[in-house]
Amino acid sequence: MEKNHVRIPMNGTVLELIEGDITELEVEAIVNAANEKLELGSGVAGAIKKKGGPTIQAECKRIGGTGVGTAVITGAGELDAKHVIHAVGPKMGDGDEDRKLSSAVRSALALADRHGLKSIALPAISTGVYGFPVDRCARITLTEIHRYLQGGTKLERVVVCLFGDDSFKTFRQELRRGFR
Ligand code: AR6
Repeated sequence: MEKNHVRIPMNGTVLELIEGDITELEVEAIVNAANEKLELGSGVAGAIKKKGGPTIQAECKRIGGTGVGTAVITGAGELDAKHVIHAVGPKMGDGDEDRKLSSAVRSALALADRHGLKSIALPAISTGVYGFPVDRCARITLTEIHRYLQGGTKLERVVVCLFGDDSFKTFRQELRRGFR
């Protein structure tokens, strides 16, 4: 059992915050914090590449790429999850970052729904290599999930997986603040 874990019902779906490594979670799909070229680099992508084996990158290569704010789906190689959803967040400094991050989160959730998946885990997209502030990511990600869940979904479980105690606490604080 993870050290830091909160669970709250949200319009028929359960939203969870978990501190841990996203590649270890028991969910049908994990979200990769991807880039437009779908080249698996470091961070979340590095962990996926390492544990999932080479088939995920090979599938990404066949797809070729996807724009900022969009997402694509592949298999999950040797990971426990069935799918990896590659969502491209904004690079800090490129402009219009908040809207692009909302769009990346929404695209990942919608893609999971379109594939009939019941559970998905997302990382704090853009807050590593891409330099997006964690508190702003927490507000945008949780607001977008909340909004998405109001619209009707077959997803039963949406997990936000945070790397480290600081990120977890920032997201938990934002969750406690509620949604406007
Ligand atoms: N599980 C959960 N969260 C993680 C893990 C993990 N195993 N590893 C890192 N994080 P990042 P980005 C956190 O850099 O900023 C890559 O090279 C991390 O602490 O993975 O969107 C890609 O190929 C941070 O809070 O994604 C792209 O080129 C968050 O996940 C580019 O980086 C996101 O960090 C994408 O950058």
